[in-house]
Amino acid sequence: MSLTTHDGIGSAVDQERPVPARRSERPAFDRPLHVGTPNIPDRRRLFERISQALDRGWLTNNGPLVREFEDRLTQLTGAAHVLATSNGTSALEVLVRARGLTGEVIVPSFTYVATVHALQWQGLTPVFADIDPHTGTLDPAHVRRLVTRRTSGIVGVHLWGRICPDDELRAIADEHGLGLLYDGAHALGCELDGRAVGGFGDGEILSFHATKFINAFEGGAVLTNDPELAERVDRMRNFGFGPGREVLTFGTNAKMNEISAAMGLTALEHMDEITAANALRHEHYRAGLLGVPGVRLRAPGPGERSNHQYVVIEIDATVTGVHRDRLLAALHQENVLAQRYFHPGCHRMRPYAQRADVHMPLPLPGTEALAERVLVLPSGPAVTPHDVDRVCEVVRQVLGAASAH
Ligand code: T4K
Repeated sequence: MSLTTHDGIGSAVDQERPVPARRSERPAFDRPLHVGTPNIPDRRRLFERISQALDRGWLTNNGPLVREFEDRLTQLTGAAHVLATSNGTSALEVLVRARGLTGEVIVPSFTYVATVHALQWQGLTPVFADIDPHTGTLDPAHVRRLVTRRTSGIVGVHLWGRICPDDELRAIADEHGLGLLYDGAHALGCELDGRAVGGFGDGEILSFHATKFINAFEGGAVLTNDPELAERVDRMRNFGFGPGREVLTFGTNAKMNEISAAMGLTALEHMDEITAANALRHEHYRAGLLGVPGVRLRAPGPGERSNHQYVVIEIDATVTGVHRDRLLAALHQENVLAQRYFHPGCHRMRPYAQRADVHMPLPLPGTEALAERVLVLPSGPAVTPHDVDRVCEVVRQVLGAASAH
């Protein structure tokens, strides 16, 4: 029998194995376990900062907390310029515009839809490139084949904090005079061979959404070492105003507010311990899933330092006999709200799949393969080591693997 997901993308499995009956009518967890439960490390300090902002009567428009947040990020990442924004999507929209991208922009299909929407929303044409399924990041060989006269840029995604093959992408960009930008929404604190996110490409963006390990309720940032690009971003995020309130360019409102900055700053003060807790949780999952046939927990590659915020497993249904989607359904029954980050590839999403003018050179085998296999497991401070053990036991039970205990 061949297993088919709801999108009709088949995954050949010789023999579909029945999922064992649940042990109890009651779910394994009496509360939902989410991916990315927010870190809220020090409420007293947070409320203090919010209270000070309220006392100052200065709530947004480049306030002191936003400036402090930017300074802290500058120190942390080593980027010469950090410009905080209202969210990661607005950061990317402003960045691609400030970088002057036009026409076609090469981007992975395997990403959160915000990456691609940000391009489309700026009137750009996303050209979907495949990924290397091993790393999950852009495949430079495929990118190279997609460059046309209309291409103005490449936007890579540091997926789950894994840094893109920057040297190879830089070579393509330089050869063809293209902009090279990165969506680092997942990648604060990540490094490759001692180079930190914030220093790759012409510019990068971060997200501080509630579900990110460092959150600002909603928030984002543009990071760059290019002073002119930084100046354009700075103007564009604030209606195009330059010095003396003269409008020098088109612009939008992508400003971060003071309350978000209060949260972001407070979280940044605890970044090391949050990262350590993420790493410990990741390690716990690794131990709990060790030896389950057909299940692989993704780990950082050589020379990489990760923030470990996403716990990503791959299910090889040809080995487990249980497709990822059936495992997902079984987990949800137990209140384990794992996520298919990311499925389907953006090129299969209705607005992109239906657009004849979107250049779509199919197939994207690496994208299709990964989109059918990945599952992101619950994470964040609300997920205790005991919870992790039980999640792993549920996975083992559904897949018919022996218990770890
Ligand atoms: N680029 C990439 C590669 C991205 O992954 C993202 C965002 C962006 C760009 C854009 O950045 P932002 O503009 O968002 O700053 C969630 C996040 O909303 C989104 O920020 C994130 N990536 C994406 C990977 O995950 P959804 O659509 O899955 O959100 P939702 O509401 O289904 O929540 C996910 C889980 O988190 C649920 O189980 C509920 C839980 N949750 C959610 C919230 C809001 C909480 O436990 N607490 C909360 O406060 O996108």
